[in-house]
Amino acid sequence: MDKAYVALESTVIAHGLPWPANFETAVAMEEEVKKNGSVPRTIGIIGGEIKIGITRDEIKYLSTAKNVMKVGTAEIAVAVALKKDAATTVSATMKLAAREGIEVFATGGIGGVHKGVEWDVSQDIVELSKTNMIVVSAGVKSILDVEKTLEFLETFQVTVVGYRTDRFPLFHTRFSKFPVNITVNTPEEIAAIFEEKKRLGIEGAILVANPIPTEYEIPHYELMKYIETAITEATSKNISGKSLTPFLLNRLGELSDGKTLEANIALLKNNAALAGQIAKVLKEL
Ligand code: PSU
Ligand code: MN
Repeated sequence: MDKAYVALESTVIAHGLPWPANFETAVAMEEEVKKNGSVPRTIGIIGGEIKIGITRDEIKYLSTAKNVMKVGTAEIAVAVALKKDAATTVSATMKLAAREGIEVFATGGIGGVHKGVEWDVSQDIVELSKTNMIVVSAGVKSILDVEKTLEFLETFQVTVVGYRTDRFPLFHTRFSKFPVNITVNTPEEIAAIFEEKKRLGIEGAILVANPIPTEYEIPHYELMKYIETAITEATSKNISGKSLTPFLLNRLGELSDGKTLEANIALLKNNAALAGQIAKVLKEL
């Protein structure tokens, strides 16, 4: 690798945030990566072509276009073969970034085990277990069953580290009651663990759980009210599968009068900044 690259995903642009916040946030994340000494590569699929680094115009296109597929690793080949426009989730972004030798990736919150439904577990966890990559997130999305998601991460041998915290962060809120077993305090420590993992031939990601900045966090009790309402609505409207996460995130934004949206934007930028620092350190090792 000639430079310190950071991969960014496009599902958050096409399906995770409303216009124009989606476009502005995608651009702001790229800027955060640059400010911290690394080069951003926002990954997406345009007309069946895999792009490792979409342009501003393509970011705008995915921010506004209708019929953009949401692809996990399982659907990448479908989008390419059938020449679709597609936004990549955490799993697909990891898979495509790794093929290009990119080792650091920033997202908001990974997918995991949904609550309120019989069975819905994200492809993200499987990809995290297979692909060597440092994935910076603000924990798992607060709409999920966090306890079960943490257990799944354990089962799938994903190395989970808390960045300057010993409590697992909950996306919109800084802390949950669940502990993280490993706390790291610097980008250097994260890079060192990653290098050691590679040297030992142990596959899989390091999930860095980076709490949302204090000034943007939403109190836990308040957040839980919105989440309960949103999940009840999703159940009564029979919303499931790939539409579930976008529906819930959108409803939280409406129910909280934009507060969860503001929090989501803040944590995405915060994660991009840390990923920029980590990639720079990794490159300099
Ligand atoms: N982080 C955000 N917003 C998002 C996502 C992450 O702040 O919309 C996306 C990621 O692409 C992740 C996906 O892979 O949500 C999870 O979708 P599902 O629950 O359907 O697996
Ligand atoms: Mn799912």
